Amino acid sequence: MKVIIGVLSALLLVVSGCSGEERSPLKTSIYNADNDKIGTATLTEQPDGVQVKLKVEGLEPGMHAVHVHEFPKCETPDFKSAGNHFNPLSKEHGLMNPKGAHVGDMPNVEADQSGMIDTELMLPEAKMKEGQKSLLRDKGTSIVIHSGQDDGMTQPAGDAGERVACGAITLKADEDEASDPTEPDKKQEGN
Ligand SMILES: [Cu+2]
Repeated sequence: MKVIIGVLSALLLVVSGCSGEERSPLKTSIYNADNDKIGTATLTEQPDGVQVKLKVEGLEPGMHAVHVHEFPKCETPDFKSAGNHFNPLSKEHGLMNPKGAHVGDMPNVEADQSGMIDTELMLPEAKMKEGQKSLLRDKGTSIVIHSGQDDGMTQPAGDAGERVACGAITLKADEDEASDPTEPDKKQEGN
């Protein structure tokens, strides 16, 4: 039985890997500055944009900015490697800015008293499929959570404080999710 399941899931990987359309939904892992996994973001393309389901724990209670940043690189401890906000339309920053906003701008999220976030956001202008506004354009992008909140106006990034968590948005993000440490996967050793 295990063999059959293995063959079936291998086939499924091949099929989804080749079609180019299996980009949504895409689940990415989010890491803190110690490189510990603290949550996930699930990205789903919908008619009115890309829905972001965010489930994260271990944050400071209170309001936090969250944005899509331009590079799929989450290097600890400061996540500067993620670059600036994802801004393919070259607008100014800020959901409250008449000259905004970046495609990667999102409303602030609130961590509860236990430091948990479980919420849904929308990126109304983003796509998952190919194109200028695709979160998977080039090699991808990233989702970054900040220590403070975004004021919706200050350039270039809303005065949101340090970057405290980061998840790379790439076509390989789902594979990361599958590599559970309790189930060693020989394929991972080649990386
Ligand atoms: Cu940011």
